[in-house]
Amino acid sequence: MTQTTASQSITIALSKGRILKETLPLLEQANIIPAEDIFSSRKLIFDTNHPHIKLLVIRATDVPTYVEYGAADMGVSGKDVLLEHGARGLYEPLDLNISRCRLMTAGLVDAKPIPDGGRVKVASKFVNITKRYFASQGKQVDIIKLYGAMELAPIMGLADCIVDIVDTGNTLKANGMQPLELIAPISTRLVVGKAAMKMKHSLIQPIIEQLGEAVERAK
Ligand code: PRT
Ligand code: MG
Repeated sequence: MTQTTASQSITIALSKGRILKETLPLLEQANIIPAEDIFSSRKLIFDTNHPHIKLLVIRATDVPTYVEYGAADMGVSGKDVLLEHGARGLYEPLDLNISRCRLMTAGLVDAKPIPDGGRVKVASKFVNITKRYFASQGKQVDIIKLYGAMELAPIMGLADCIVDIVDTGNTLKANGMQPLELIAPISTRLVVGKAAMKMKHSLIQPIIEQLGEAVERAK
């Protein structure tokens, strides 16, 4: 029996949730196929049709951390998550062109103006992105970290505006809000750890190429 050692094997960390549904068809196009149905399993680690490739299925926000520390060699992550994380120690060789959306500021349609000298309160789960964005505008704001349902914050008077992901805009509209400023267009990216890229280049390069071809075919 042949043994697969860590240096000969590749672990790809996938973001669960909405990104996963669009990632699996791309992986399949690149001939990387999970050995069992990911959606009906409670496992976190999956074998594939390649003895040397394993898939991790983890919380989207944890993907850059696994890749940064080399606990996974590659990952699939939203650009929003990468911007918030800082993407230290990561290469971003491929835009997978899936789960497209926009990072935006948004406020109530009938928002009251902020009094002169008053500090704007911004609610978001993207604390670092929010800080950087307003700093780049020369604005000092108070940032309120939330973990979900950002739209509720302005309605309840917790914040003046939010920084969140917008796709169709329906969620904002349903809550009496409107998109204001575009911070960044977002799509899902393939990331590779810098150490892995160096040490496992011969295994990683074909995966990048095949995924790149799958992305082109999907266009
Ligand atoms: O749910 P959990 O906290 O575990 O993680 P998560 O919310 O980060 O995961 P998940 O599965 O929701 O996937 C999030 C990733 O998908 C993001 O990091 C983006 O890269 C990408 N993505 C693409 C989106 C959307 N489109 C999207 N529409 N993520 C979230 N939304 C939400 C948004 O937060 C808002 O509540 O959808 C709502 C807005 O949609 P519209 O169409 O009403 O504008
Ligand atoms: Mg979610």
